[in-house]
Amino acid sequence: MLLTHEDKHPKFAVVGHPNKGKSSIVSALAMDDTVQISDTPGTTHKQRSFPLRVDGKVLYELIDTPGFQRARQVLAWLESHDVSADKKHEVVQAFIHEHQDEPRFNDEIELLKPIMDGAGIIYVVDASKPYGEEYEAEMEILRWTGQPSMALINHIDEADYTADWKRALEHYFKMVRTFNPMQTDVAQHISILESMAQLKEEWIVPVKASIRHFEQYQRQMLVQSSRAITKLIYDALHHVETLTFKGEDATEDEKTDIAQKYKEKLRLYETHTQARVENIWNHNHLSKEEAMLSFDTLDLFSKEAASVFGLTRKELMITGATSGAVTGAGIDLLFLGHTLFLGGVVGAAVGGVGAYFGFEELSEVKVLGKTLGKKYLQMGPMENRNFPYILLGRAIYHATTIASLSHAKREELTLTMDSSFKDKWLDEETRKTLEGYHKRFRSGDVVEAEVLAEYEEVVMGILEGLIGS
Ligand SMILES: Nc1nc2c(ncn2[C@@H]2O[C@H](COP(=O)(O)OP(=O)(O)O)[C@@H](O)[C@H]2O)c(=O)[nH]1
Ligand SMILES: [Mg+2]
Repeated sequence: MLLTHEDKHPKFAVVGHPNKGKSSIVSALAMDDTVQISDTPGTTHKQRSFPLRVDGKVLYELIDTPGFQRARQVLAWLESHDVSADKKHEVVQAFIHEHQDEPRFNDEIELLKPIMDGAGIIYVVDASKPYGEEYEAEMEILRWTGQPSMALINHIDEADYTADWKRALEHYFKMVRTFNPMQTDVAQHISILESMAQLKEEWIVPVKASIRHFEQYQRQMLVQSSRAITKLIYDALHHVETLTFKGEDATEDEKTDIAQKYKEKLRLYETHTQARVENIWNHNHLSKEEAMLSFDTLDLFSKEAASVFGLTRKELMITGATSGAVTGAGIDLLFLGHTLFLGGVVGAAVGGVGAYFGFEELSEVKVLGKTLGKKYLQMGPMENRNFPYILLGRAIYHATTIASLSHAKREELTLTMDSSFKDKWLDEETRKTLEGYHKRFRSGDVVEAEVLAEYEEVVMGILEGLIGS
């Protein structure tokens, strides 16, 4: 048999009573959204392994198992073979061997097999249900295997019997931890891995190595997300849409047509970036409330979006909007009442100024090439100064949501960004830094890779600040 590196990584079997969150914990720790999670108890009858693979290397492996069904009967069989502690493992082996073909013990055999093959034990309980003696047979059986074990306390509902559970679990497990598979964050994740390392002396080195790789992996996902977001902003601001036309002059329809295509392209850039970011964080089966560029009815190009994701009065003034097109008086008019970008007041009062910031007005449609025979319309690069902040804000919101989303979550994801989100990522200094880059991206000139790398650093800083790593 060929021995590969694959055999070296730490393995843990997640076991327990049916419907306690075993599969949810596997899903969260293996960062795998293909793990079957169900509120119908007893749907899993086969063990299934979920390795966390990074660049082809397995960091560790979690094994999802069926829940105990006939723990008392199994324990009675084991206890009928009274042996010294060093022989108990063999008795469990004998149990499996002898009941191999008996369907009634299928679930116990499936869950015991990986443990007997050397996997560590993670025993999962739900502390929102009272402790009861029926769990003791399960914990006894696990003790018979002689494998290192820890208990994880999950809370599926509100009620809390943690204190009772702790007292009982500490009797059977040297490590008892609480873990919420629905709200996993990096710190919680690493802390559980650290507990796993402590279970057995021989595991300290390999599990610690896995933790280091895991930390690098987290960073790598942040870097890749920052890169994807940088590409989005650059591509979107830089994009130029062209449309040839045959007539003497472009028709209104043709002008509408190119504006439509231009917006569609910007939407597409965002959709692709979201898919890429989801892929980076292993969320490949996500169902979102609005797949197409719409967070909770707020469309990227709606006026509401502008007021929610856009800039404050002060920010607008500093982005350079005041130079030229808008005077101080114009700005004041723009911010009449609280109708930032909203309603007819602005448009009526300041006319061109409103349009200057307005969201229909991303970029002017230019008629070009009249002298060359082949005439065409051109739209882009982006002229709207507010747009980059809206697009970036949305991308950052999306990325931070995805990065902190547990793989155990199965319900539809609703992306609802509230207006205060901007204050979390866009401070005065960041905005100043960004504005310089946005100006270059908007210029239509090709930007060198180093400049994009600098922008990526800024985005990375923002993401790190929000996610914390
Ligand atoms: N609210 C909440 N629900 C959970 C939690 N853990 C599991 N569940 C739900 O409980 C049900 C059973 O979870 P599952 O992981 O399939 O349990 P298993 O049978 O032990 O593998 C599913 O509907 C899960 O979504 C939790 O921590 N919080
Ligand atoms: Mg399950």
